[in-house]
Amino acid sequence: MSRPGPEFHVISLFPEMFSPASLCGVTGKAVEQGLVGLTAYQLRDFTGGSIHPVDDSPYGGGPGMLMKPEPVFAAVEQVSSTAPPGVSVLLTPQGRRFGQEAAARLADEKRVLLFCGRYEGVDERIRPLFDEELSIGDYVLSGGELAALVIIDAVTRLVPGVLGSDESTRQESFSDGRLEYPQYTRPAVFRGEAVPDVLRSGNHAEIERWRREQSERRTRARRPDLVGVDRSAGGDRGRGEEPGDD
Ligand code: 4GS
Repeated sequence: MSRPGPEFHVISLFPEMFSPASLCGVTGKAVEQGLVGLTAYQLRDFTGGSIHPVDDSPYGGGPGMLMKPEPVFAAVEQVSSTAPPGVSVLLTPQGRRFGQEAAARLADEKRVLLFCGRYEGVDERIRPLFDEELSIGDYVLSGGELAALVIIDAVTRLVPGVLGSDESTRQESFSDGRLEYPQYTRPAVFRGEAVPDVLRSGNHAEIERWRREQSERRTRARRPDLVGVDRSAGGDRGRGEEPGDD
């Protein structure tokens, strides 16, 4: 039987950056248990010799260097040529914003190829090689590796069997597009701050109601962009506060 989660295949100039993901924490355990696969390839191994560079200066001038197309094509084509088929992703600030829905979608793939750029950018002719382009946010990283690690982490924890059932159930509460309610553990009073009485009341219906309210209030205050968006419909109807909200 095949593994429950994807094989991640990462192409990078710094493949050693992916060792910690294979060794530590949730992703490390998932790799160890064979729930996901993680293989990182050195892009330079696809240049056909150490004298062949992976970067060059842009036509028309301008600052910085670009990734040359030849090694990227060689690497992506060779890595993609082995089964199973899947999706190939270029990490770039120009891509669609990576979020929980994309994570869930990638968790259903048999294979996810992630290409990590370095330098100021890539030769434009590299783009058609990929099924999609993803960005983890509106900032410029020095390489795509941290973006790939973010994606590997967010996807892996959605693979069945990776998290305990408690955590998996909680996971669903972010998937519905709301922020988490405030949480507390012992002690009941810390530096004069008491845990809300309702949480110690033992009244589970009340606790449930309080948490839902807190979650709504916190989402409206901190992430108004999430409130009122019907994610299942995929539109932005109803954005903003509803009449009668406090
Ligand atoms: C991102 C990002 C990124 C862009 C890679 C400049 C090196 C760098 N990748 N989400 N060249 N944000 N990539 O900043 O994915």
